[in-house]
Amino acid sequence: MSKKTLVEAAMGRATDRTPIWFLRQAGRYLPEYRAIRKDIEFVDLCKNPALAAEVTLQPLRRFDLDAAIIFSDILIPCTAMGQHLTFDSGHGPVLTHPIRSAQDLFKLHHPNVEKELGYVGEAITLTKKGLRPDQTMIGFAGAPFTVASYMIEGSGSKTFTEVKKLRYTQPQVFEELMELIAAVTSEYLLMQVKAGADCLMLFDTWANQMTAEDYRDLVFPHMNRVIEAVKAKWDGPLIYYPGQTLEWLFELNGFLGDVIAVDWRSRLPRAIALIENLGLNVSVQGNLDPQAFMAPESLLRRNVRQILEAGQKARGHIFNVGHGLLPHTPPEALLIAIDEVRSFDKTRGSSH
Ligand code: 1CP
Repeated sequence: MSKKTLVEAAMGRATDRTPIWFLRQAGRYLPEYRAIRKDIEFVDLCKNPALAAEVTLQPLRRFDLDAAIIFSDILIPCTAMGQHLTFDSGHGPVLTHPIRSAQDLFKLHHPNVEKELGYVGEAITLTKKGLRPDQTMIGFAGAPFTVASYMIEGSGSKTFTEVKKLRYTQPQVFEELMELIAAVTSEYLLMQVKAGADCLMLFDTWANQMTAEDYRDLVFPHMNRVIEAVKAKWDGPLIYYPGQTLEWLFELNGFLGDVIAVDWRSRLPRAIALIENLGLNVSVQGNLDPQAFMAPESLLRRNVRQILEAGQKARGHIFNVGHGLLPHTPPEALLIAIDEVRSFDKTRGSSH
């Protein structure tokens, strides 16, 4: 069986090319996505396995990519826990019944993930039929804190006031909510593995909103326990994205994942050096500025190459953007970035 390039790089093994994919590679910047989305709401699209698989495969038909990420959202599991989810156009997600008290928490439901979120598994199984054997199927979930922040606020937030209020005034409720989400998340990820995911990713976009101490004591342990529970039953790779990565986020003592996805604001060589100083045996993913696709071709190529050169110093490197692609991304610019990655591989021979 042919090896999966991304899985190999994630595990720190040699590959004959640098794996490349893009966060939010399926989405509004693609006209073929907009054509499907004009007739269906986002949440309904996520819950329809045939359409979700179709949308997941769209970028792979256009671009030479090493991975597909299942089309869904980190907030989909909240719908199985008893909150209703809508996406107001232009306003982002809205969740009903925000969790602000012990009573709110008590009303939440611990779902049977196979039954209540099985459509995500079905979409993964369908998508996989459209992949080459060397391409990787990525399943994902939000990390407990990032999901909790939406469940508590009931929407996106700039100040995270309700999250902080719960954390400071009802720490027990905050802790129990994190425990519940962590338990559901590990079951949800294992369900995706069973359906065919070859690699998993945990998104912790808002981890940077806590103090360094609270991240260490209240956020990181729940996230790491999700990885521990998954790894007890599966030996594939897991990528962790800690959002806008401040230095203290690299204090990942005892981190059990395999890859750190680096935000575009960080300098990749510095992130790699920090990881090494901490003695973490992990690969890195990232970290092109998603806005760099607007640059003239020569500048875009230079930015891509700088990241590739920095990546050489890591145990393994998966090329990606440092946050999701934006709706105004010109699809043709992705072809240039991919071409630069492939030509870099030709000049340097086999990786690592
Ligand atoms: O209108 C539309 O078509 C919906 C836009 C959209 C899409 C395409 C949303 C709304 N989510 C998604 C898909 C999505 N979300 C994926 C699919 C796989 C991919 O191609 O990458 C993934 C992995 C996510 C993860 C996600 N959702 C995160 C973590 C990563 C990140 O971007 O930081 C977060 C924070 C969300 C919440 C969310 N969903 C959608 C929006 C606009 C937001 C952010 C809202 C906010 O700012 O709070």
